[in-house]
Amino acid sequence: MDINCCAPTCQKPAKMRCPICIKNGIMPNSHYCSQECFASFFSVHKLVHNGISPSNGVSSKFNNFKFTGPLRPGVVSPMAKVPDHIKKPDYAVSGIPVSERNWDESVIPKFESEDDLKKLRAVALIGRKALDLGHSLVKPGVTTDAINNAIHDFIISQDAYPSPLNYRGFMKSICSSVNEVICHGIPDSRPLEEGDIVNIDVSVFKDGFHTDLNETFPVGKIDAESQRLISATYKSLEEAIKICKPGVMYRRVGDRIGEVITPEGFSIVRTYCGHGVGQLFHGPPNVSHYPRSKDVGIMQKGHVFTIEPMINAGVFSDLTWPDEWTSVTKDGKRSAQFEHTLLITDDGVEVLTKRLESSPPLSL
Ligand code: EYL
Ligand code: CO
Ligand code: CO
Repeated sequence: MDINCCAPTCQKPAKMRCPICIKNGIMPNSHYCSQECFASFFSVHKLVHNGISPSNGVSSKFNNFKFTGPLRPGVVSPMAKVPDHIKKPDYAVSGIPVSERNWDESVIPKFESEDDLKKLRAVALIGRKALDLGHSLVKPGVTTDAINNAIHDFIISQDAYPSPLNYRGFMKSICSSVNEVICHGIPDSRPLEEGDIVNIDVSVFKDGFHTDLNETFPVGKIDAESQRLISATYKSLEEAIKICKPGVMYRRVGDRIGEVITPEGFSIVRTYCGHGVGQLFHGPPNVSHYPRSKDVGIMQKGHVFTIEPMINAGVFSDLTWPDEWTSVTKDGKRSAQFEHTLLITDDGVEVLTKRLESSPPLSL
C-alpha cells in the first residue's frame, strides 16, 4: 500500500517525510513526493511545527491523542492585549506568579481593615457582573471564544485585569469548561450545542485584590441526568457555605459536600481544591471538596477563600489534555462546578460573589 504526497494538489506516490515532523514525532502523514513539492508547501506545512495543524487550526499536540469523551478542542484565538493603564498582577508579563511561589503555605492572610474589605467587595462585584454577562450570552451557536471576549472587554472597562490571562501561561481571560471538562477549559472556536453544559469561571484583579467565582449553565434543553448533576453541585456548595464561621476546621467543608453528593451517586474531584484568594490568585488555605481530607487549618475572621466543588456524573478521576490545561473526566462523563469567594466574619460568612437581583436566574 503506497502512501501519497500530502501536498493539497498532489497525489503522487510519496518518497520522503518532513524531517522536522519525524524529529518531533508529529503529523505521521507528513509525506511528500519530492523535495520540490515539500518546499513549495512548506510555508503552510510549517504551521504544524509551531503546534498548529494547517487542516483545522487545532494544536498538533492532539495528534494521536485518545480522547476520553465526545468533546473535541476548537481553534484558540491569539492572546488578548490589556491596555497599559490597567494595574496588572506580577505574572502578567512573565507568566510566573512569583509572589505565590514565595508565600509561606502555613500563613493564611487576614483581611480586616475597612479599606481592604472595600476593595475585596468591589472586585467581587465586578467578577459577579462579568459572570452574569457571560451567563446572558450562553445559547446554542455561541462560541466560548465570543463569551471570553465579551467578559474580557467588560473587565477592562472596569479598569480591572482578568486574572487567568497569562497566569502560568494561560492564554485566555476566563476558563470555559464544556460537558466532560472538569475545569481550566480554554475558550475556543467551538460553538455551544443544544444539550451541552458549560461552566464559566471568572477571576478578576483590581486595586491589588483577586476574586474568583464560577457557575455551570445548561445550553438550551439538557437531559435530566445533567440537570440533576448541576443541581446537586449547586446544593453542595450552598450547604458547605452554611457551615463556615470562625472556629470551624477547613476539612469540614469536604465532609459536608460528601454528605450532599454521595447519596446522589455522583463523585467528587480530588485533584483541584478551593484556595485562599486576595493579594494572591491562589494561596493558603487549601480547601478540599471530598470527605476525610487531611486539610489543616481553622476558619478565622478575615480569611478569604473559595469553595469550588467539581462533581462528576461518573468516576472522580481526571486527566489533562495535551494542551496542558484542559482537565477532563477519565470516563468522558460530564462534570459540573460552582464557585464563590467567601469572607469569614465575626459570627459567620459573607459570600463576596453573591448573586444580585439583576443576575439571570439559574435553572436548578
Ligand atoms: C493553577 C494548577 C494545574 C486554578 C484556578 C489552580 C492549573 C492547572 C495545576 C484557575 C486557573 C487553581 O481556582 C481556579 N479556578 O477557580 N488555574 C488554577 N490553578 C493550576
Ligand atoms: Co475560579
Ligand atoms: Co478558584
